[in-house]
Amino acid sequence: MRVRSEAFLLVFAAACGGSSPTSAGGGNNPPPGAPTVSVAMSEYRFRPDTVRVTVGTVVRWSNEGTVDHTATSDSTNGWDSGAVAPPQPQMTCPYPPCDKTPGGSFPSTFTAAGTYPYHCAFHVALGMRGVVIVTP
Ligand SMILES: [Cu+2]
Repeated sequence: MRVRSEAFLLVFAAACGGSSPTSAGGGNNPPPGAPTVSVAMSEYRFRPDTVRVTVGTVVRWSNEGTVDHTATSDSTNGWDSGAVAPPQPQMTCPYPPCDKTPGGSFPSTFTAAGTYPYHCAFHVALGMRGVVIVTP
């Protein structure tokens, strides 16, 4: 059982200056029954790093690693998962920030065709990048 850290989450969210969670190409309220594609986040890559979906598909990023990751659109008005914590509590915090949110996943619904490159805000320097290709 993990310990939730809402207080830290609030501090962290404030420190980030507020990013828009929804936008063109990404939405945060997946409709029930929508086709879903899963992408795993780990150290330090997305698996698969390229997904091809059709309009209306939900892409769900899940942290399967041991430190926080994000799925953040390269576009300034794109989706941003914020920190998604790993599935297990961390014994140490080798690459801060760590464990600011409950472990889990982040869904985004892609409602327009296009190519949507994204990255992990914490590990982009390590080449942690991906792309969602949406076709009609
Ligand atoms: Cu990362």
